[in-house]
Amino acid sequence: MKGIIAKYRKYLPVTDKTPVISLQEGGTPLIRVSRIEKEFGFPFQLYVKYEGLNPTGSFKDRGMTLAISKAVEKGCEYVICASTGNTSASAAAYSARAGMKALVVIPEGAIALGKLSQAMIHGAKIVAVKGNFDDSLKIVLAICEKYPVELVNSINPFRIEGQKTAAFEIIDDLGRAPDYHAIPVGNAGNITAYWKGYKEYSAIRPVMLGFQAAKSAPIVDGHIIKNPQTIATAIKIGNPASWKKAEEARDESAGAIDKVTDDEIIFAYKALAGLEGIFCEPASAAGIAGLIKYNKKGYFKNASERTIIAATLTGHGLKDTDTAIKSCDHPVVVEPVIEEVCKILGLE
Ligand code: AN7
Repeated sequence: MKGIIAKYRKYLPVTDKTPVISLQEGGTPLIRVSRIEKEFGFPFQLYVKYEGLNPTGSFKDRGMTLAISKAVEKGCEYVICASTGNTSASAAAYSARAGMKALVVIPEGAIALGKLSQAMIHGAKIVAVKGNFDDSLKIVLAICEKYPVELVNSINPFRIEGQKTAAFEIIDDLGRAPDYHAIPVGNAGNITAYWKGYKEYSAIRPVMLGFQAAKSAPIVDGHIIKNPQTIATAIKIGNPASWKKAEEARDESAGAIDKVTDDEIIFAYKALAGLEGIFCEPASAAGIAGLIKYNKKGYFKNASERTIIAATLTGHGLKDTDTAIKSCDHPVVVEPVIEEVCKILGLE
């Protein structure tokens, strides 16, 4: 079955009257990353849920198929979101497919260009504000009070309902729930969704480990961050919408929400690409960066080769090619002569 509504219909708030707007999202691979395990001396099995392989290149599509389907069912003409990029890309694509108009408010200059290009090409109406994501969301919420537009940020409960299906798929693939689940945290919708999914689908549940970027870590620091900073623009958020729900997921699962530096994020990002052939966007690597950090400090000392950890890679690396190019050596330019090319390639 294609698409998360078709696949998990009985777990989702849809009826025969709900028009299903789908791009066949979900069904993403769960990949064992043995070379990462070996490189970092992980005592456990690590599987990554590669959400970059969704139709618009991020996990947002799972929630968007349901949010847009329900908006169409309700007869809405307009949906609106604030975004660090991926939500707007997904909202724009699913709105196009539904024949609706997507309105998008983004922080100026803080969106990876792959994401902006998606929102633009799918025909969203986009406004960039001279402020950050939190300013953008505040404006969007105020607009929703005043105008008949449907909010498709993760405050919309249908977003969470759709996104919980990623936990279902992990259990279906492994034959059981993992022992731990590592995940990046921005607005905290996804950690909320996974925890809901695990609870609904399995009596045995993982310990949830959420990771924020060090200078955008309001949940860890215990207060709103006025001017959040991080290279991982997707999670550059100072006042997460699902703050309380994320803390519930952490506490109910006896887990943790912690932070990782930009250097740790880029290190994990490059390790996934270089050791496993898996290209995710920087924010996506926060979960792996967190596992490396926690393993070093002895958090997994009781784990064995039977321990299973799942980590969500939330978005595709091609969303943000600037960061990839900036974090690698650039190609050497030579004359088109075989000797010169071979010299650079090390084929002497
Ligand atoms: C790749 O698109 O908030 O904790 O507006 O794009 O559920 O917010 C994106 C978030 C992680 C964090 N990884 O998830 C947006 C937006 C990627 C993301 C997150 C986002 P949440």
